[in-house]
Amino acid sequence: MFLPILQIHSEDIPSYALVCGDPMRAELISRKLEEARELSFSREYRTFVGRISGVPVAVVSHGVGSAGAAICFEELIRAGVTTLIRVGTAGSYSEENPAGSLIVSTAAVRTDGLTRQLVPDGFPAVGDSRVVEALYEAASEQGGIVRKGITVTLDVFFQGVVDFPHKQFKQAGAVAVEMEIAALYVIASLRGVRAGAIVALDGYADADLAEVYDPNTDVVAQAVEREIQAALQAVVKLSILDGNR
Ligand code: R1X
Repeated sequence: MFLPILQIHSEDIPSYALVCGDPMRAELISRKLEEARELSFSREYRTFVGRISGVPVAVVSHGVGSAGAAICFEELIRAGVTTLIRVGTAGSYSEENPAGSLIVSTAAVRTDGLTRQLVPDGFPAVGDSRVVEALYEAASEQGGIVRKGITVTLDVFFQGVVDFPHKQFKQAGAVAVEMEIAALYVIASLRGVRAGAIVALDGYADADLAEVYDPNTDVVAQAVEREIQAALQAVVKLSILDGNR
């Protein structure tokens, strides 16, 4: 089957996929694979395939925001992907988790517009427990601050005149905010596949803590490196649990 937006053939796509927003990060991840090859680069969607410790894996960029990312997730699932892991960045809600920390998202608050058009209000966006555990275990092996927790998915990046309720989400226990995980978790549930997500914190989302936003620091780059290693090792761990090797 040909997937027209990612511009890939399902025959070329393995069952495990890492997804990330940035096409350059997809390339960075692909450099860590055995026999890596680029299959396509169309709009924000860049697709590589290769192997990690012999396990076939795809690496695909989904761009910024739930609506565009959803197209990527849906086409990958149509291509036969059954395990999706987002390797992303997010803003922190707490000084306990400064830039450079890693968060494994157990569930996502659905403040995006996309999932409202897919499922009713109140339907949860939840990560698959096996994928979440594999990510947390693999991330903990990388060192640094690693936490599991609820993340918030929103659409707005630059604030308008409406106050986004960051404080309330923080008080309710959310640890970080980003723009795609709710879409990933809801689509995984709708289509009967499993998904998990790990994010590197690149600054503070809470206005009281926020300084000048600069995600282009060595601390963030090192955290991204650790989350990539964690996601790849999570694939290896899951493939062993799945009895694939
Ligand atoms: O998920 C968020 C979005 O894809 C985090 O980083 C991007 C915006 O900088």
